[in-house]
Amino acid sequence: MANSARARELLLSARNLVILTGAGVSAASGVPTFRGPGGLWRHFRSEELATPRAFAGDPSLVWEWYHWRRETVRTKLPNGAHLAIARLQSKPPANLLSAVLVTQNVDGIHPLAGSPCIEMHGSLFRTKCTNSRCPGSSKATEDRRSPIVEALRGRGAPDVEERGPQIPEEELPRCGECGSLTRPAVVWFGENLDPAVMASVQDALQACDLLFVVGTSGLVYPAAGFAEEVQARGGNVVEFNVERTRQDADPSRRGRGAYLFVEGPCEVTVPAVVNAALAR
Ligand code: BJW
Ligand code: ZN
Repeated sequence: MANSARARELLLSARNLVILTGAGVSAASGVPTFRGPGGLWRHFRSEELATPRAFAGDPSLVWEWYHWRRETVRTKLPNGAHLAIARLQSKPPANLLSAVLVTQNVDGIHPLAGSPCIEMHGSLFRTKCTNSRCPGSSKATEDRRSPIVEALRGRGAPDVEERGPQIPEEELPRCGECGSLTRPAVVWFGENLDPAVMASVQDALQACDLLFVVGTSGLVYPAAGFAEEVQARGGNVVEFNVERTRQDADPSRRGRGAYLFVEGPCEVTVPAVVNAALAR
C-alpha cells in the first residue's frame, strides 16, 4: 500500500492526533522557510538574528528583519495544507477524540485558516517589553500596525546591498506601559519556551497515539524531539515533507510505534490524506 493510503488508515484508527507543523507548511503560501532557498535575509541566517544577543547588539537590524517578515506575511493566504488541517480539526472523522495543532510557525497563517493552534514559538504580530520590571515583559501584546513604527517604513529590504542608517532606539517600537524598547514576542535560540505553552504541548503529546509532522526540518529543539517521544511510547508518526528528515531509528524495538514518510509538497499530500479519510 502506498504510504499516503497507509497514512489514511492510521488517521482512521487513531483516537488522539497531534499535528506538528514547521515552515514548510507555509512555503506554498509564499513564506520563505528558514533553512531552504530564500532563507537568508541579507547575508544572515536565522541562527544569527533570532537570538537575544543579536537583538541586544543591534536592535535596529533585528527589528528591520522582523518588520520585513511582518510585511511579507501580511499578504499571504492559507494553502491546501493549512486548509486541510483546519477541516480535520473542525470536522474530524468519528474515531478521533482530539486533533491538536502545534505550530513552530510565527506567521499566523494557521489561525487565519480557522485552526485553533498552539503557537510554540510565538507570533510576529505580538510584542513584549524588554524591561524585566515592567508587567509588559511577561505578557505579549498583539500589534498588527503596518508599519509597526514610522521609522521602519520602507526599511528591511532583504537585498544584501541594502544597509540604511541604524534606527535610534527611541524610534523603534516602545512599550505602552513604561516606554522601554519592545521586542517581537517570539522564542529565540537559547530562550525557554513559555512553561504554560509547553505544558499544553506535553499534555497533547502524552495523550496522542498519532503524530503528523508536517514541513519541518526537525533540527530545532524541543520540537525536534517530539516524534521520538511519541514513537518511544508506542504512538505512530507520519512525516510529510519534500525530503526525508529522519530514519526510523530502530523499527524492530518492541512497543515502538511506526514511522511513515509521505514524500512530496504538503499542500498536496496533506489534503490527499485528509480528504481520503473524511470521504470514508
Ligand atoms: C516542505 C515544503 C513543502 C519545504 N512541503 N515540506 C538539545 C540538543 C541540542 C540543542 C538544543 C537542545 N535543546 C535546546 C537546544 C538549543 C536550541 C536548538 O534546538 N538548537 C539546534 C539548532 C541544535 N533550542 C533552543 O534554544 C530552544 N529553547 C530551548 O530549548 O530552551 C531550553 C534550552 C536552551 C538551551 C539549551 C538547552 C535547553 C528555542 C528554539 C527557538 C527557535 N526559534 C526559531 C525562531 C522563532 C522566531 C522567528 O521566527 O523569528 O524558530 S529558529 C527557527 O527554526 C524558527 C522555526 O520555528 C524553527 C524550526 O524551523 P522549521 O520550521 O523546521 O523550518 P526549516 O526551514 O528548518 O525547515 C523547513 C522544512 O520544510 C524542510 O525540512 C523542508 O524540506 C520542508 N519543506 N517546502 C513539505 N512544500
Ligand atoms: Zn514596559
